[in-house]
Amino acid sequence: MRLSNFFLPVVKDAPSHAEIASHQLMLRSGMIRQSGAGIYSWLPLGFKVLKNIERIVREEMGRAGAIEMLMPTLQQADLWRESGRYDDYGEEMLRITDRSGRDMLYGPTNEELITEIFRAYVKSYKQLPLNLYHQQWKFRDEIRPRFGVMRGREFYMKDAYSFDLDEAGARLSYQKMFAAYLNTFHRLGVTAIPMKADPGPIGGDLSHEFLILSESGESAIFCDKAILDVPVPGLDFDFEDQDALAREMEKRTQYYAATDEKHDAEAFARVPKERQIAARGIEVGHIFYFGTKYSEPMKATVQNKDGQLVDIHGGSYGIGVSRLAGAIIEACHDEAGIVWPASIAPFDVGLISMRPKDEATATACEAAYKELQAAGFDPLYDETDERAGSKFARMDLIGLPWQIIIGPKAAEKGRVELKSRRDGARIECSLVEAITRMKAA
Ligand code: P5A
Repeated sequence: MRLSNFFLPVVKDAPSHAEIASHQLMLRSGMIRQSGAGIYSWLPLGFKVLKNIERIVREEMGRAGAIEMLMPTLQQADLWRESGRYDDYGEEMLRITDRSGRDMLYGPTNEELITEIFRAYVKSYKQLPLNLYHQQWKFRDEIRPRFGVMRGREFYMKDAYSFDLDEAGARLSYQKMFAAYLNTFHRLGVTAIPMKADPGPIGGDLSHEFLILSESGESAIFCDKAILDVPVPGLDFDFEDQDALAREMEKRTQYYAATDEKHDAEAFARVPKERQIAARGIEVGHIFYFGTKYSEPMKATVQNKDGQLVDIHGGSYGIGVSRLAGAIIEACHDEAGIVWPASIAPFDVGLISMRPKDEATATACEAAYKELQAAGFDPLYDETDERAGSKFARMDLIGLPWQIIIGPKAAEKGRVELKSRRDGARIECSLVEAITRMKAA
């Protein structure tokens, strides 16, 4: 993409209401624009990041055996009356009436809707287990939307729903999601710690939140540092291996880790002092096992082996996809701006022409632009006629993992300057060598 053909409305100063780094940086780098309290448009740069996060989430859900679909944002109130949550959900639910006077709502979550779909089609244990998910906008009329996309009112969530014949099967489904989440967050370039959590309005008795350690996090957390050293399952993990699934959970649950709602000061005191972490965290995922909480009132039953009708055991598994864009920036930035993990960066590399009006420079840059694309990279090519200082500052701000800088001197020698955004290291080399280094990283 040529910068002059792109829409990158970078602004100098973030508005004063943006309190935390990620919110400021998302506004300054032209990733998002607020359209109402807790409601945002995703501008081209932000949208690319959102789609990259969504893609990784999709790949890891697929690896764990979940099947993608899409449910609408608007739902019928009657379904929520069946589960009893229409009245329970309170003011966070955005209630809408259509022209025929029918009560509707903008979905804050989809347990009811997926249960209705399930019960319409699935009648036998032979069709189980089943895990269906989608990535879709949600609306929660939060009292205090803040920190930009971190606590929005409209936000993008991956929500998966598992259906099993009995509790043992449902716990296995839970463990699969647990392992998949570890791989997902790892691929997104962050460490998210699973912690015992309060199920809240979703319900159930088994629940873990996944939190990224961050000063700006809204949750107080307590954990044993040793949990950070447990390696993730890895992309070759066998999701059909039941022992391995149980082990992945045990490896972590053997260490103390809880949010303040579930904090047990006595148990935490038994963690060796030097390993105690009392900090703050951002919740980027939350998983629940809730048994028959929805299947019983909504009559989602299947026939078991003996021909009896039984209520299915369910779980639901959320990832805050739009929140992650902000949370990852909280974990990955410096004074100059964002430092994207390569896996979700909006472009792979920024190509900076130092003197577009100089013929040798322009020719070298055009050739480099084509070669980068041919090598499989998605470059952002800054061929604008601005001051070098502002070009560098903008490229640092938007945080692409690499920069390739070409000026008249380098162009003459057939060389480029390769800069790594993460550590700022710069080397002069040939374009071929720059490509080799970027591929090896
Ligand atoms: C699990 C999937 C649920 O809603 N039902 C379907 C369950 N869980 S949850 O914890 O309430 O939400 C899942 C994740 O969504 C993100 N999230 C938000 N992101 C931005 N703004 C919000 N207001 C918001 N509320 C929740 C979180 O990452 C949460 O873990």
